[in-house]
Amino acid sequence: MERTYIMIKPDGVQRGLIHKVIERFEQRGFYLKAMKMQMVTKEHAEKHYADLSSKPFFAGLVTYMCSGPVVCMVWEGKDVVKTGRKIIGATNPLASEPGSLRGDFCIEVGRNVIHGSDAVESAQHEIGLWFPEGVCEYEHALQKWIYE
Ligand code: IDP
Ligand code: MG
Repeated sequence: MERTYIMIKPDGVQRGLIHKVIERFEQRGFYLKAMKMQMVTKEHAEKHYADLSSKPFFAGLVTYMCSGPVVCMVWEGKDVVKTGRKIIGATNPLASEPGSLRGDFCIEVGRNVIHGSDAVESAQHEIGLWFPEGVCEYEHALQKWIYE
């Protein structure tokens, strides 16, 4: 089963949107495999967004990510990386469809509430980066009611 790394950014936490994010993934049928709240160090934020280090907004992005606690999660399920990106919406919230998290809860690209891995390989990398301790392995009671 595929896994993705989902993170509620500092604005999402401060604005009381943690439950909204969990609700969208949980109600769809995805399984929560790990979750924690933490402050992010500059070094860790820079590692997470290393591929964007040459962008003009990089320094601001790192400051944003370190401005308050984030909620880190691993979600599991069929095609969860791609479907998770759909649940989240486009990078720029003004281009996000209503019904997506960014389309419903934010306006600016630099305050876009949530992160989601963009590919299976980056998800594996990000899960390792944020959960070196591993995730919670357990049996899912609803498996046969969600998957045929
Ligand atoms: P994604 O979060 O939809 O995968 P990325 O292109 O990977 O988008 O960018 C990572 C994050 O960097 C975005 O979620 C957003 O917070 C921030 N970002 C991207 N483009 C801009 C920009 O043009 N100005 C300010 N922040 C940006
Ligand atoms: Mg990205």
